[in-house]
Amino acid sequence: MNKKIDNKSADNIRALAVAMVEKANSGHPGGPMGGADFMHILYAEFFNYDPSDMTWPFRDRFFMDAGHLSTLMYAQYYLLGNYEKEDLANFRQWGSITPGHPEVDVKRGIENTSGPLGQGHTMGVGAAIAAKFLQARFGDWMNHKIYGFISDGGIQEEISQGAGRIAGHLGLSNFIMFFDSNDIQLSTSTDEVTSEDTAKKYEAWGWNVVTIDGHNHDAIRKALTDANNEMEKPTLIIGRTIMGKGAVATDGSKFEGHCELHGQPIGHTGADYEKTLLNLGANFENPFDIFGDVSDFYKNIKKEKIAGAARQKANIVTWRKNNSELANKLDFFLSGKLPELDFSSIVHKEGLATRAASSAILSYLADHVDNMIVSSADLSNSDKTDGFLKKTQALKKGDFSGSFLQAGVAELTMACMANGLALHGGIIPVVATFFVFSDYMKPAIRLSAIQELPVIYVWTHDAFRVGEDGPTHQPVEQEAQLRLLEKLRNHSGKNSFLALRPADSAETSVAWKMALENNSTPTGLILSRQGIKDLPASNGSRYQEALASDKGGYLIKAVDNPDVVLIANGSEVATLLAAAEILMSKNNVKVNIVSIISEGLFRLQSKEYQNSVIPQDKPKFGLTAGLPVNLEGLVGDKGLVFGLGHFGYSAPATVLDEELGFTGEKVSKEILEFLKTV
Ligand SMILES: Cc1ncc(C[n+]2csc(CCOP(=O)(O)OP(=O)(O)O)c2C)c(N)n1
Repeated sequence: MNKKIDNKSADNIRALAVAMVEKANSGHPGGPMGGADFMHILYAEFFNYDPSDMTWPFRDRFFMDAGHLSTLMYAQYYLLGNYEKEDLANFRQWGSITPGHPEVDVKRGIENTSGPLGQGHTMGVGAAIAAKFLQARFGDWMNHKIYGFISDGGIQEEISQGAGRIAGHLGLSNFIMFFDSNDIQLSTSTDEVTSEDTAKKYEAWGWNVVTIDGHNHDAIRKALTDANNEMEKPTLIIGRTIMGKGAVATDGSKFEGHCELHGQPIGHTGADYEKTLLNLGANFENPFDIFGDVSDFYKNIKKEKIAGAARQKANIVTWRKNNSELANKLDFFLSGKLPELDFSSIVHKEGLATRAASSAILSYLADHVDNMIVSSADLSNSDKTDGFLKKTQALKKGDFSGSFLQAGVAELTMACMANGLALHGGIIPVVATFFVFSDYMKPAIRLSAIQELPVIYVWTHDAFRVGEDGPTHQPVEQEAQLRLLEKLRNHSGKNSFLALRPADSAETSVAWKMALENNSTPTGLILSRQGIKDLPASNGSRYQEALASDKGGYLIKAVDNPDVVLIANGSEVATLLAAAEILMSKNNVKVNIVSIISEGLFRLQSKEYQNSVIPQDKPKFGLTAGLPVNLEGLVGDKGLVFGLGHFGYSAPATVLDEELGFTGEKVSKEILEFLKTV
């Protein structure tokens, strides 16, 4: 322990953060200046990883909640050699690897994308669950820690209630979170918006809580040592820190603890940029330099980390020798691969709701996929994830041998934890609730999409046929929202989301297959509450025909030279079939019927294929229980979509079908009217 070098290192981090923001002329200097002491002690003395093997699966993880403090991470990992000087000088610039808010980049130590406050630490809770799940299966040698870093904003975000409750309830002793408590937020001081006792709040959730001076290195050490020894509870280290610690004004007097230091270059505040750098011991001419002795100190730390990891790796090699079967299983989990699965072997009863078909599939998966964690926000018997739950048990404090996560009524927390499970690796996360409550999950869905995480969302009760539950429970615009994400490309150039609304049991099996095989983006399965008549198979096996769903859409029924092409997805495909029977028998109208399980995926197919399914030169009619915009792009300018342009109403589902016009007979009339106009 060398107080001098510790202080210098923390000051170096502060100076780098200040310089990055000043150069970019944008960013947040005050928070990193306050959090630098904790970061330095954590990384110098506690954080275990292998700098020569950044993706080592058994490394400790650091989950940043306060994404606006990205400079704190870049500065810290710059000292450790993961960034170059130019990277820091290019903070927030086009093409740089140091974006304004951190974006997942494991090879440089960035475990998660953060920016929307509250989600970062909740992903950390998910990662801690993943680590406990794996530890329960492979042994206590796997004892890496998940560290979180949260600020006042994250503490105030509602999602922290879910994350705090679940981490305490499950006894996530491997989760250690530092709260940078500086009493300052973006536009006010915290006392203007809260008078809660945060320590008591976390204690009530079952956390171990300690409050320290966040600039006192010995206090940080002791808190981290105790947290690492804690076996029962997650730990919250409330570090009382000073916003802008080390900032000085032109006359050299302290300029700390001011709101204005939160989110702008300090030269734009009452502080003086040059004087502040000097005060921190930095070279004003070369503000991105690492101080000489700090550089030596960190080079040594890096060596020690590599040596520590090598020792741990040697122990793991011994474990592998003695447990070869388990070791193979662990490798398989971590590979992200799927076991051999035969979805065609899953036999569905006739006319099932797609949520019920999903239940049977989940039951099959429970028997065949050992590293799935399925979660429901207190709806497992309605969203039918109970098909999985019946084969396993819920995760419990001290017992992570099960594979089901009872999230409680907390959809956003659940989805965000699923992102953390995926980020940790080794786990296939599935989360379920009613489709209408996907609204509660949207911010996490967006982060799944940005981070390209293969989270599987199961949304049941997909339309107004929730009936008696009334308009609050009837999704209308939700599918359109998801389809927008299908149109939005991720940084790998792919559709950022795959939304699948299967038309019957066979398509549900195929949709699950597609979801599990899609490991580059999140997937949503949108499933019906009500039974659906199975679609007919023209050549024997309906499952085999439904496999064409992997093109996003295909012909369910085809005739030569049709008068009209009917387009839908989900349960409306069966309604179109009912309408088509009437049209053919009573009106001698010839139709083709198309099931478009995902427009986003369909649009990726060749123009020839798209045209073979939906020909340009034929009249096109779409049917959707959601907003007409769901199908407008598919029917084209001259086509017509019959959909719902308003909220639902409270009534039994069959009454709503009649009143809103979603019966075969009513739809056949709409089609006839449409054909009169073409
Ligand atoms: C969900 C969300 N809402 C709003 C913001 C904008 N914002 C960024 S930082 C911040 C508050 C910052 O206060 P604090 O968390 O205490 O950070 P500090 O001031 O200590 O840097 C806000 C409102 C955000 N990033 N995420």
